[in-house]
Amino acid sequence: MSKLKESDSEIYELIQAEKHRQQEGLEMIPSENFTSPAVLEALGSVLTNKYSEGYPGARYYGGNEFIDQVENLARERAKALFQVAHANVQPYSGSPANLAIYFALLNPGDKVLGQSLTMGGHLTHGYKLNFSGKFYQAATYGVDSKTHLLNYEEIRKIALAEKPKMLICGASAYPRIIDFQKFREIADEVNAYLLADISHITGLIIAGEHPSPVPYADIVMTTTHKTLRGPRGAIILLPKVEDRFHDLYHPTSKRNLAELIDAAIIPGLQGGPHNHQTAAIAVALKEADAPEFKIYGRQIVLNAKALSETLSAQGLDLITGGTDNHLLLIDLTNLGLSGKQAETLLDSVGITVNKNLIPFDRRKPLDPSGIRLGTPALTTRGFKTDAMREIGLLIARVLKNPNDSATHIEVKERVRSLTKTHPLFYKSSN
Ligand code: DSN
Repeated sequence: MSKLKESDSEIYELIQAEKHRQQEGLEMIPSENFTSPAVLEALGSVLTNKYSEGYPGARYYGGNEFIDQVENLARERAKALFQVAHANVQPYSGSPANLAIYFALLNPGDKVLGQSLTMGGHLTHGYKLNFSGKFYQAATYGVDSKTHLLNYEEIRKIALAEKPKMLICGASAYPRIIDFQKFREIADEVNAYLLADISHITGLIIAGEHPSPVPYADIVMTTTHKTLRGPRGAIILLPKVEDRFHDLYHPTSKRNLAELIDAAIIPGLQGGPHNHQTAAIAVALKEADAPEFKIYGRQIVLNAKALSETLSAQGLDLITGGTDNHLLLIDLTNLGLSGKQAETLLDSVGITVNKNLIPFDRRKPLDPSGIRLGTPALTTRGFKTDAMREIGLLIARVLKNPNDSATHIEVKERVRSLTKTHPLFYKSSN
């Protein structure tokens, strides 16, 4: 980064500081990961200079012969990897991708049914202050009050009562397997589109560690920067292009589902695609298609299970009692700590987690009762189950001794040495 250092030392220094923070800490926010140097190179390339509104072969700007090839590669790799009929790789990120899906399939005021934000869902699945709750009628489902698992019979009852035009499954803070087939059955009963937002678990699906929604959903959306380990961005995947509800919901339109989605992205919502981002997504998709990625996905889950066993054995209260995927949700009430306090405490020893609402939380989102942690980023750094068990013990020590600065100093030193033995891909001179 010698040019940046020369021309803007302030930004250069901040990037170095952030890189140092990433290298010297244990990153355990389940939605974060470390891209490969190849992804970063594509992201920092001259492709950022180009306008290319439209799609390959049909652009509103000249000079797109190479950009077209980049986007086609990204689309074809996405289609092959997820085994779908159509892929749109242009969404700037997950929220715009979901907005485009609403825009393609619904009219303002139509009803959607999604997992409540307060019970592990996402803002764009119908939260009242989000576009999805403001421009659409949003009904929500939660988790079972005792088990904290999705209760499909209860979701079915809500769907029958609410009759949504789109049912949304997928979560940001749910540690168990999602049964996409059951969601399909519910959607069919009420003639709703089924949107599966697999942003969190997409890498696990590719690796065969979580069932795929592709046989069941009408539309699948994934961000590209979580377990997929690419740049920030999103992809909309269509298992089939024929719209089985075409006649029902779009009686005057001649367009199939793929055309509706593509038109919703541009001209509906976005302008020029971020071509550097598209190229970096293509690189990440190629990496995810390699055999090592399956090993990576398997290790994410093994690591999460090892972590959850250790934390449970230490007396921490895990929502649903454990995990099937990459993340854990912990209720801190029995430790007398809030999520915010725990996040700050762990941050002080170099372990980054995020405070999170737990199901039926009595506290507020900015200072909830829980924390959420995950293993995708540490697994990228090569951490295996033994190290995860040790990290679990370190986390428990800090949370059980919130005022013991000697313990904190010891843990911080151990965190530092663990990061040294599990280096990031890039060196500090990069
Ligand atoms: N913000 C993401 C997460 O952290 O889960 C969801 O979009």
